[in-house]
Parts: sequence; C-alpha cells; structure tokens
Amino acid sequence: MAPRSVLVTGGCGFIGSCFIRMLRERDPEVEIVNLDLLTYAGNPENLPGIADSPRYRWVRGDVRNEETVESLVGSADWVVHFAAESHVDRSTAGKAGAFVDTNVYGTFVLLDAVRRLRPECRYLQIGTDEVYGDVAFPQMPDEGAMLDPSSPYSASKAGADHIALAFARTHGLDVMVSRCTNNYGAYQYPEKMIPLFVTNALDSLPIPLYDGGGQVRDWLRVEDHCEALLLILEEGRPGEIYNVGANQEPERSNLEITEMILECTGASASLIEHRHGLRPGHDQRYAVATGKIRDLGWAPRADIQEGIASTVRWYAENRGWWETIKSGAYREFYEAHYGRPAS
Ligand code: NAD
Ligand code: TDX
Repeated sequence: MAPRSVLVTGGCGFIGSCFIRMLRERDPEVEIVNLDLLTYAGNPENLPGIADSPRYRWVRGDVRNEETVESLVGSADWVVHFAAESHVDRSTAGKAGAFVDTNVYGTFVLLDAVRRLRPECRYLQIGTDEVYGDVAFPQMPDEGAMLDPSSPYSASKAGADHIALAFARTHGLDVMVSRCTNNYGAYQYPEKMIPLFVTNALDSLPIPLYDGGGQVRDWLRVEDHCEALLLILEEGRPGEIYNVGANQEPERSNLEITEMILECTGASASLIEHRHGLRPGHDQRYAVATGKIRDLGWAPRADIQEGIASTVRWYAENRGWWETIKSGAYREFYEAHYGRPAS
C-alpha cells in the first residue's frame, strides 16, 4: 500500500536526498518529513525545488535525541533510516566515537520510539556491504553470511543492523535491513573516492590513490540503489535482509575507475599520486550476492562507463555545489588527512 507519510532520516545527505527526490517524483501527494542534523556531510542544496513543497518538511534535529524523534514517528507509515557518520577514513582517524554514537545509539533511539509510538509502521535500516568485511575472490556473501567488519565505521553499521533485527524479532516490528555496495552519482560529498577524484581531476590537483589501487568495490549508481530501496519498502518481507549491488562483470579496481575518470575529464595520468598508510585495515574487495533483491524484480540500469561519464558531466556542470563545500570545513579534514592543502 502506498504510504501517506514517510519519515526519512539523513535526507540532506547523498543517498537520502536522492531517495527523497525519487519518492517525491513518484508520488507528489506523499508527506515527507526529513530529520537531518546537518553535520558537515548534510546539505539542503541537495534537495533543489523540494524545500518549498507543501508536503515536505525538514526538521533540523538529531536522531539521537529522544524527544525530537518521538515528536516525528507518530504519523509515519514508513521510516527510512539513512542518517549516519559515513566516511571510513574519518572513523579510522581517531574519531570513531561519533560513529558508535550516531550509527549505533541513534539507530536504537529511533527504533525504540517506533516500538513505543508507531509499531505498525514499516522501518527500513539502510546498511552497507562493508559489514561482511574483506571478501576474497570469487566469494559473494549472501544475507546469511557471517559479519566481519574491518573498520570502526563498518563495525558501527553492523551494530545498527543487529539492533534493528533484534527489534524485529523481540518486538515483532516490521523492520527490514538493506545492505548496499558503494554508491556514486550527483551530490556525493567530495571526500568519497569518485567525487574526490573527479573534482580534483577537474582542477588538475593530485589524485590520492591508496595502496596501489588494486582494491575492488562494486560501484552502484545511487538512483539504482534508491529504486531498490523503494521496492524493498513496497514488497519486502518483515525481518528480512536484502543485499543490493551491481555485480559488475568484470569487477573494476580503483585504478580502473580512476582511469575512466581521467578519460572523461581529459586530465593527465600524472595527477595520480600513490599514497600508502592513509587507510589502515584497508579492505581489498567487497562483493555481495544479490539474488534476493533480484527475485523481487530489481536490476540495476546504469552501465559503469556511462554512469561514470554522466557523473563527471554533473560535477563539471555543478562546480558551484562542490566549490562551496571545498572552501569550508572540508579543508581541515583534507589537510590533516592528506597532509596537503585541498586546493
Ligand atoms: P552522507 O554522509 O552523505 O549523509 C549522511 C546524512 O546524515 C547527512 O545529511 C547528515 O547531516 C545526517 N546525519 C548525520 N548524523 C546525524 C544525526 N545524528 N542526526 C540526524 N542526521 C544526521 O551519507 P550517505 O553516503 O548518503 O549514506 C547514507 C546511508 O547509507 C548511511 O547510513 C550509510 O552508512 C549508508 N550507505 C552508504 C553507501 C555509500 O556508498 N555512500 C553505501 C551503502 C550504504
Ligand atoms: O582518497 C581516497 N583514495 C582512495 O584510493 C579515498 C577517499 C578512497 N580511496 C579508496 C579506498 C577504497 O578502496 O577508494 C575506495 C573507496 O573509498 P570510499 O569512497 O571512501 O568508500 P568506501 O570506503 O568503500 O565506503 C563507501 O562505500 C560503502 C562509503 O563511504 C560507505 O558509507 C559505504 O557503506
């Protein structure tokens, strides 16, 4: 049944904003409440044209705050929980407390409010393939595989998944978990590999490729991810986990993705700067079996080469969006992490 009211957390971030744009396009009548604290990664400009919509409301607030959350869950038919600290490098740089706090405790606060005030709603926990840890080729963990997270980020996401599933079993809530592979596309904060490399290439700045670039990520276009999430919300079964991924064939290494970016931007390969030691515990490969979501009728649409090309075009045409970010607090993390100025 189509929801009348949807509570989205983290809707000013990369994936949450894509989800809101898609939901709004599909159903102009649905009421959307976006709970977002606007950390460094949140940006209301990720929702152009939505802010003035009469059926959209942004609440600047913290998912860890019981009162705030209690005031919002009461009328939601769907609760879709994106809000998180999401950058692996920040979690390994001695700032892991914020990850445990937001990702684990924040998830608990939200679920506990649902349990008390809106037990009949559908709740979707947005998880990650990183919870399965470093996956040796050719393995493809399915939803029943053991969790083996490597970074404080992925460990905190695994904790959140466990809490969500425990609430489904203990309290009978209609909770589901999705676990998606790496996303790319428009409006991604330029600390993540693809937007960082694209924007640096566009400005002829060094491209910091870690540890030889042989690592594999199963890159999925963000719109494909959000289509899968809508399908899970519409057709998924309570208490279930759904892996989501492109299953790229052949698998693409970070170096190959970097070469695609260089080709699309016309930048020189001499910009590649090999860096070591910036990601302790660096996972070599992520991959997931996606039969379960495909059985629901989902398949990714975007081809990786066309997806990278159109993503590069978006960043080239929307300089204002990322130049504003790169002139702000971004610089502090960049300089501390990469040991050189961001521009
Ligand atoms: P993002 O960092 O771009 O956005 C996170 C959003 O959450 C921001 O708008 C931020 O302001 C908000 N937020 C952070 N802490 C909050 C708090 N305490 N209360 C309320 N709002 C808060 O993240 P993203 O890349 O869009 O990822 C969204 C979700 O998807 C995360 O849960 C992440 O773990 C998961 N995920 C991401 C990817 C990926 O490739 N980016 C892949 C799989 C899963
Ligand atoms: O400067 C860089 N150089 C580099 O070589 C950065 C930032 C990354 N990398 C490498 C590390 C990884 O092998 O690129 C790969 C991708 O790195 P990120 O973009 O930081 O993504 P990843 O660590 O794989 O995690 C992402 O996908 C899964 C998201 O940040 C997570 O939120 C999501 O759960």
